Amino acid sequence: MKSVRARASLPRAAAALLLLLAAACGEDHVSRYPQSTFAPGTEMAEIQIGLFNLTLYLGIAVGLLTFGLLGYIMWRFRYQPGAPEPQQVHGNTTLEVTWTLLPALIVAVIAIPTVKAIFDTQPDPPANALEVRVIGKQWWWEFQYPVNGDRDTIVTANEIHVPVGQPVHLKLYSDNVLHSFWVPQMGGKRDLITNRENHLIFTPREPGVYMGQCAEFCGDSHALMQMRLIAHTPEGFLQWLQNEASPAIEPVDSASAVALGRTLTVQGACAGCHVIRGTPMLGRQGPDLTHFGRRRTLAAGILENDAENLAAWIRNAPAIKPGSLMPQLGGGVPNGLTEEQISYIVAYLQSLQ
Ligand SMILES: [Cu+2]
Repeated sequence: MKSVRARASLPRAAAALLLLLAAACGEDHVSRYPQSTFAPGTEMAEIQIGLFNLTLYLGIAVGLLTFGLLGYIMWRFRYQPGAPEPQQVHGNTTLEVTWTLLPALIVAVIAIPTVKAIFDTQPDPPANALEVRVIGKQWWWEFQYPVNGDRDTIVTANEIHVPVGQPVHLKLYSDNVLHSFWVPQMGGKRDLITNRENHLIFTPREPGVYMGQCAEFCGDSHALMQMRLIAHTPEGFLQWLQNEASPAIEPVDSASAVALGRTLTVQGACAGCHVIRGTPMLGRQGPDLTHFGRRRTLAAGILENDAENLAAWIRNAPAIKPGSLMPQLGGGVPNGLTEEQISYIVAYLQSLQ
């Protein structure tokens, strides 16, 4: 009875596994697993998934062959009472040549496309490439778009905007420890190395928002170091770039919460670490906040950019992101901001569109 039940449950388990695989590869795959490498959005990512599939299929073939042969031999030469002693063999040249050549052949089949992929995914930067400098910070991302040489460089944080159909040339740096740039659907990863310049070149195909994450352990809040890559149509990208290039919007009504927030932000604790272009704020430690209100997220992609989260972040950033260089500014800290002051700063930062 027991063995009948066990036999019946085997096909059921296989069917469940197939269903699971089908669900994992289905239409909503990316919405369920936003950092999936199985939905390539660039040629680079496609080359990489191709290599993965090649090694996977070869591994399955070798596994089936090995365990199949093993099973057959165990069954064919099983112990039988009264059977004669098997023939005793010492060395078999044909067998040894076969099992030396076969793995060498398999390694060659994997090595040739692998070496080709290494060269294909590290081309020289094309002449029409968009150059973006990426700086790994503790623990967030700075993105710089050089304009007019370096005179009018546009600086933003945690959301990298790019056009589709144009190669993107990332120049990667770190001002602290090692990090790794990884937006799985774009391909990657590539390390950001202290005192070195590294490169990553890819061409996004479809407009959309792609999730990314630091992929090199870098300390306390490594897991909280996310980013979003936003791929626009070429026109959409130019609009974004033009808006980013403009200085911060000044409040119109000098008695408004936004204007009170501006005064607190520009003359208060924020000025030491942040830049808001068009104001006297020149701090270079933290993210550039000139168009902060337009960002979807804050704190390196871990929180929705809304009033409640922003207030919580200003109140006590290290409570949300352990080890954060942004200090606790409210929540009863001596000489800290009051809740009213925080609400004004939030209003001002949200107005920076
Ligand atoms: Cu990291």
